[in-house]
Order: sequence, then C-alpha cells, then structure tokens
Amino acid sequence: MKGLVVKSTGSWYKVRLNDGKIIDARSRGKLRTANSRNTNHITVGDLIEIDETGEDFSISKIQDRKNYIIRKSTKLSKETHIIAANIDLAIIVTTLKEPKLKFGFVDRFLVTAQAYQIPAIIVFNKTDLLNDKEKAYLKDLRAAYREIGYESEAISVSNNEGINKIQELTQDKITLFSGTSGVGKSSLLNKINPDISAKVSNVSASNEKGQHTTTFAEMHEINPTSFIIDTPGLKSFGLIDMEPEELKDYFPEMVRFSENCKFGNCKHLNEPGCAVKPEFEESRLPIFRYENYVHLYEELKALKKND
Ligand SMILES: Nc1nc2c(ncn2[C@@H]2O[C@H](COP(=O)(O)OP(=O)(O)O)[C@@H](O)[C@H]2O)c(=O)[nH]1
Ligand SMILES: [Mg+2]
Ligand SMILES: [Zn+2]
Repeated sequence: MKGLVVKSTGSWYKVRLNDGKIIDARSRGKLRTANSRNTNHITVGDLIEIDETGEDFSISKIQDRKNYIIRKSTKLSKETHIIAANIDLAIIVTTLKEPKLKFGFVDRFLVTAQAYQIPAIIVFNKTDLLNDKEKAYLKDLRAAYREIGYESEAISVSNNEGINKIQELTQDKITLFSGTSGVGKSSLLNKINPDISAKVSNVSASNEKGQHTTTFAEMHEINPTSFIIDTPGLKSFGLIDMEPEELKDYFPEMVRFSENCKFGNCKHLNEPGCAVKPEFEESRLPIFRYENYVHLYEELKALKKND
C-alpha cells in the first residue's frame, strides 16, 4: 500500500492512503531516502509504502523526495529539523501589524525556499487593520517584491478578502504555510476549508506575540488533490547549512546583475567593480533586501567560526 504522511508525532504517523482513508502507522527501524543528509526521518509530505500485519501498519519505505525544507532548532544551532517534504508551493504568511512585520523572517524564508528550489509567494494578511498610509506602504512593498521576482497577495481573513485567490493558488498542490505565530495561518486554513477547524490562537494586544498553539507540522486536506501544511509558530528560523559565499545565489535580484561584476566570485560586499551593490545603493533595488543579505551573511560567517 502507498500513502502520504500527513502528521508526524515522532514515533507514530498519520498516513493518508490513496483512497482518502487516514490510518495510524509506525516506522520500522531506520529508513533512508536516497537524497537525505541528516534528514532521514519520516516527515509530513513523505510518500511512503506500508506493510499491514494484522491490525498494525508499518512504514517500510520512503520514496525519494522531490524536495524538503528544514530549519535550525535555534538560530545558531547545528541541529536541524526537517519540516516537510515534496512541497509544490511555499506561502509565507505575514502581516504589517499585529504582529509587526518581521522583514528578517520573510527574507530568511525566501532564501531557504530558493535554496531548495521551491516556488514561494508572500501573503500579507490582516489588511483590515491598515490605515491609508499603511495600505500605501504595503502597495510599495509588494511592488518591491514583485520587482525582485516574488509575487504576493494582500488579504484579510476577517473580511473575506482575497481568499478565493489563495484557493486558486493552492489548487492541486501541496502547499506549505509558514510564518511567525499570530499572523493568521490557521484562520486562513479554516476559511479555505471550514471542515478543517485548525486551532486559532489569541494574539494579545499588549505584547503582540502569538501564542504557541501548533507543535507539529500537519498536513490538511483541502480537497482530494490539494493539501496545505501548517507549520508550528516559528519564532526564529535558522538558515540551512550553506557557505556564506553561497548566500548571494539565493537572492534572485543579485544573480540577475552579478554577471557585470568585475570578479566572478564577487560577494557584492566591498569588492571593487561590483555591479550589484550600486543597484541597491542607488535605489533601483530595495535596500532592505541588501541589508537583510548582509545580516544573513554575517550570521552564516559566525556559524562557520563556531565549527
Ligand atoms: N484583524 C484580523 N485578525 C485576524 C485575521 N486573520 C486572523 N486574525 C486573528 O489573528 C489571531 C491569530 O490567528 P491564527 O490563525 O491563530 O494565527 P497563526 O498563529 O498564524 O495560525 C487570531 O486572533 C485571529 O482571529 C485578519 O484577517 N484580520
Ligand atoms: Mg496556527
Ligand atoms: Zn558584485
């Protein structure tokens, strides 16, 4: 029998069989996939084979993954967690306020998606909370991301705005929802399919921090061909193992201009004849992206030192 892992709790897994039935299965010993590093744990999104012995189901094989996404347990930690596998689309859900926009998180996630070649889009939720000035700011921000190469949507789950568009985008796909807690991932899921009833947290106005209500990534069936993976409220999101020199390759706007740099290995920091840095400095590309690049570069450098 073949199935799709929809939830992983460590030793037990919820598996969706091809006929739509959900069963509990156990993993049998150590399983390896061909393209795994330290990520040979069964994860949400894995396509697996199942043996049935009496009442028991055990996972006997993981199919090779098309892709997978991991995160560091904490920013500077070496320990990695695999979040999900076989993702068709990554949606980073965020807000301008309640909670306040965390640029770092957005770009960090975009870098990760880029590194794994997973198409990514940004969804700005809670537009109902924005005044005219903030709406104008969001418009500029979305234009900046579009210029770089990332599409985005502005939605309001509360006001039912833009939900159809998200339904369209996620149809016939396995989509990963990511974003800090409190931005409305579970609310959006429930709106897309009211049968799901994912737990919605309360964001207290005083600290603007969402509560931590989801612990494990879980895949929800929207319809028999569309699935959405809700991820735990990630506070920090460490970069995957990569060389600091590699980071520039995951900023598509840098790749676009880098062929005009004097040096082939230009990191666009302080090298002479760099064609990329002036694009940001002279405002043809958004400077916040460059600042986030430098920040992430320093972080990767620091990680190397700790080795
Ligand atoms: N004003 C407003 N609040 C929203 C919207 N969407 C979700 N919320 C609220 O934001 C809080 C956190 O939502 P939740 O779905 O649990 O966020 P998650 O942590 O990302 O899953 C809840 O109180 C929701 O009611 C929205 O579009 N507008
Ligand atoms: Mg949630
Ligand atoms: Zn350069």
